[in-house]
Amino acid sequence: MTRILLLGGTTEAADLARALADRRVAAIYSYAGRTQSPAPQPLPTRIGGFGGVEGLARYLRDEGISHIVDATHPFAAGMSRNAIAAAAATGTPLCAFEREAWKPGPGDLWQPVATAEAAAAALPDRPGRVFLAIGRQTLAPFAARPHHHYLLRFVDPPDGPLPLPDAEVIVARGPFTEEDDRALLVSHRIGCVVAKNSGGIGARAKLDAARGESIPVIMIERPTLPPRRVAHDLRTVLGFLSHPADLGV
Ligand code: 3Y8
Ligand code: NAP
Repeated sequence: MTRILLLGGTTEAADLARALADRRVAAIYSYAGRTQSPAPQPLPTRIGGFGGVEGLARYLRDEGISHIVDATHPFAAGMSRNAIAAAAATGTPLCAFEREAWKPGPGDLWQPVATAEAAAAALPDRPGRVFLAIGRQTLAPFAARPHHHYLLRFVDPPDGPLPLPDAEVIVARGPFTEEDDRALLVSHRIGCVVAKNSGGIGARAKLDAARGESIPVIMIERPTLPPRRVAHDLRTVLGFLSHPADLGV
């Protein structure tokens, strides 16, 4: 009996949810509950954590989940690690649906760094104007560099004081366009962009805009994850769901 747990929160997850709903496959879409009004999905949807690996393993058993598709964001490393562990503990086939990392092209002025802390350390010493387009959860390391003006982009308004003395917040939900992001960089006189190597299309606009304006990008590379099956396109994920053995599960 097929019943899929789709760990969501990305464009790819939304695409898969649509494909499963169109095929009337029994599946549950899962959000963490990070945002005030997550986009509705065409599947039954649950919102909130599972309670660590044990909570997720219990959920898999109680709900009779036959497959897990981890279509969370490449930086949702905690969820992905827990999913790998709970899948192993319960013998549930798991496949990640993950977009490829971005690679710099001609004209890109990218400096790769390993963490948000390294990104903060890589900012220039002289005061500048920085577009910190990495969301709300990893701002703390930049408090060590208070002399910059920061432009921040959040999905929801900040729910308290920011750890940065000179910051301006834009509340907007992607996907974004190159034209709008280029206008943003120019109007805010941005001299440097900090980004996560999220891949995909929804967060890519600022990179194309930065190239167009010859603005350097400090690129935070993805956390490494334990080995798991990974698909980079919808067809491969659907193949895993109909014939898990095809992926050696
Ligand atoms: C809660 C679900 C869809 C998915 C849309 C994608 C594209 C638009 C671009 C910038 C970068 C950032 C951020 C971003 C993008 C998509 C995708 C993507 C980046 C929503 C969503 C949830 C979240 C969580 C949120 C994080 C934050 C990160 C903003 C919904 C809209 C910066 C990642 O306030 C918070 O606590 C927000 C936290 C995790 C990163 C962070 O650390 O702050 N995403 N984003 C999901 C849940 O509850 O499970 O509200 O509808 C989803 C999307 N955000 O269905 O079309 O696929 O990546 N999301 C990054 O890539 O750097 C914005 O501003 O240029
Ligand atoms: P995270 O740090 O990897 O996960 C922390 C905890 O949040 C998990 O252990 C789990 O709690 C809960 N959680 C995370 N994703 C969940 C999901 N889809 N369903 C149920 N619980 C979930 O997660 P994150 O980086 O904050 O990302 C949270 C959500 O935002 C994910 O859906 C992700 O796809 C989406 N998102 C994140 C980013 C990003 O930059 N990180 C970007 C775009 C979208 P328990 O341990 O209690 O189970």
